[in-house]
Amino acid sequence: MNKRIKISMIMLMGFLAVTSCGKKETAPTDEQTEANESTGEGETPAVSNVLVIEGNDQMQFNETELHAVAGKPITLTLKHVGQTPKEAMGHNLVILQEGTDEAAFATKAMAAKDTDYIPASEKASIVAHTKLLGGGEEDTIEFTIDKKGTYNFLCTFPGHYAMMKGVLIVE
Ligand SMILES: [Cu+2]
Repeated sequence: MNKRIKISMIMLMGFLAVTSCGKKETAPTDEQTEANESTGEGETPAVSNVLVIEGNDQMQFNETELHAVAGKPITLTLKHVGQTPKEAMGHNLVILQEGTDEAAFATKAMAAKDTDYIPASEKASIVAHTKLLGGGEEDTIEFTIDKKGTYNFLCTFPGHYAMMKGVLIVE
């Protein structure tokens, strides 16, 4: 009697060991999350409020046109993908209010070295701006634009404005 119980206990334990092992092996397979392979490049630009733009050592942004949706928070990341320090090849991205005289703004910004080329006197013309970055750095900013329109952006590091500018189209 005693012995039989012992044996069946042992068998039960063995059984449990086997099933728990088996369970581990048939752990849930991760066969999901590959559903968003969209993007047909060159077609209508995908409107998403997560924007990433790069500046390089050749004084260029990799995008001249960004798109976003009005009234929703926009997350914009500027990456300086070059290697030159910011004293020599600094980049920022400044988004201007519609109607701002870009050239005049850039001229004032050039003189604002102490504030990383963000002219304090022109704050009313600025929608949002990143920090001034050197090679390898990046900065992410968040802002919301309620009014649909086309907003100019530029890098205000001295001499860069002619090359480094574009538009943010808010729809
Ligand atoms: Cu720049």
